[in-house]
Amino acid sequence: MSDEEEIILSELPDDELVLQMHDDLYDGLKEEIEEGTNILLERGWQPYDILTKALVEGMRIVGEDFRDGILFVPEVLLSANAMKGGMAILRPLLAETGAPKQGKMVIGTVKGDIHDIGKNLVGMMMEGAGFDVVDIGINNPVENYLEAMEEHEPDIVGMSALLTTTMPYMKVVIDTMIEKGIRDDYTVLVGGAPLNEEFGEAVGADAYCRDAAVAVETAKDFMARKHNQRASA
Ligand code: B1M
Repeated sequence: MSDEEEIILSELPDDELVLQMHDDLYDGLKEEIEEGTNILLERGWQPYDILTKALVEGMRIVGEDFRDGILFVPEVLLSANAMKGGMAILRPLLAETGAPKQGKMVIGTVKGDIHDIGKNLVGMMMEGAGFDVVDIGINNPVENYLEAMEEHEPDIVGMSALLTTTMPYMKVVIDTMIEKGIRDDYTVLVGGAPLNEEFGEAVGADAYCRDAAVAVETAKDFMARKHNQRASA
């Protein structure tokens, strides 16, 4: 910064700090995002509020300018990297809620798609809610999901897709599960920005989850139903 005064993040009031973090995320400034995250934590903010109000909202703004051709892939990669810096600080805090064990989830982004921030966030929130989470990463062909189901025996299979070109692959995974006669052994939840409820139904998922919080609530509902079914069997 040359002719402007340097901004001291710790001197900003909360609302201005959050806006500054949106700017810093936009500019891909990882260290600043980490610092801002730590400052808000020190001020008593809940990890979930920092996640949604500072980080996810910042990424929403990045997404708009990416869509409009104002930001390009290299810049958005830096923003994603900065966001991951903040998420790494929040992750253990979200996970240590002491919530009772709920069940197990395998989650991954589908073939052809390398977006992982939303998936990671869902994984973090699920851990915080008491689920064991096995994250199989990005760009997963159906074989990876099948292997993970066999190896980890999850209650829930989660799929993420951020591209209109990759979201149909969810149906490939679900149809393969049907072919193999294992579809009903798992609850299948799907999510990602371009999806909606109708799409979730059309591909044969158990539910579409708008965001990470909805994913947690939906997963808990399905686990409760599963336990009730077992109890009444
Ligand atoms: Co990409 N990208 N991108 N991108 N990118 C989008 C998705 C896009 C909408 C941007 C835009 O044009 N506005 C657009 C897709 C358009 C379309 O398909 N119609 C797009 C494009 C076009 C592309 C490329 C093709 C660009 C190019 O190369 N020309 C390319 C594709 C690469 C590939 O995958 N093959 C590409 C690349 C990239 C980067 C690598 C630069 C980077 C990804 C970095 C990373 O993830 N490590 C990137 C990013 C960051 C974005 C945007 C800006 C932000 C995505 C994000 O992280 N959001 C995105 C714009 C947008 O989404 N508005 C965009 C924050 C995150 C918290 O939200 O992922 O929606 P989200 O997750 C939410 C919910 O959706 C839900 O919960 C999460 C938390 O609340 N959820 C689930 C998600 N997954 C779930 C799974 C569940 C449940 C809920 O399972 C149970």
